[in-house]
Amino acid sequence: MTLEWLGSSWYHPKCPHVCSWHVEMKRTPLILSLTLLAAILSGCASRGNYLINRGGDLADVVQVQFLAGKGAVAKLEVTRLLHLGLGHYSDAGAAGLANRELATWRTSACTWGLLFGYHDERDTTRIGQFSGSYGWLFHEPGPGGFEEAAPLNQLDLLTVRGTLMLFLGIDLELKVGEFLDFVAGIFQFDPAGDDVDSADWVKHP
Ligand SMILES: [Ca+2]
Repeated sequence: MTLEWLGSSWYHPKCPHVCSWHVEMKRTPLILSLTLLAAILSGCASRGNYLINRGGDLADVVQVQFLAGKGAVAKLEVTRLLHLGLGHYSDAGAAGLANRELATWRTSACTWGLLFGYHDERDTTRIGQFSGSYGWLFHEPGPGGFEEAAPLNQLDLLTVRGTLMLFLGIDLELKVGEFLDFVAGIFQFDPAGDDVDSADWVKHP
């Protein structure tokens, strides 16, 4: 059957009403389907970002490195501000969970504290840094003060860290602030400022 397009509907002389209605009904669901598909795809992208960021936030809650090398450490930190213990290790082999990935690396650190203290992380390979250096400075020119490991994320200050090592050891961080960020993220808040848009990954891989 030959149909003629009249600008707003299809027409056929033998069944002008039926054919016009029939084709219009076919066109309408198609448009609705395309609109619905676009909405679903858009929703999937947003939901993908949401799930990726919630997973990333959850992975931030715990950091751990298993250490092997020359060194001994016994130390507890309750927040980044309060330190008790001391230790040192040099070019130790490490494996664990850091910066949202399972990896192996080498690292050195000198750490000490008696209420006030300092953790000096050095020469960490492959992952950039485990937690970085932070603590109280008294020897610098000027009034001294507290050096933050993550100045752009104040929630890092709420980290609780325990390290125990005698040639073999474990260094565990429970990031209370990142847990708060994870809970806030469920409601789409991002106090840690670490949520990302997967579209940016395409633009800036
Ligand atoms: Ca976040």
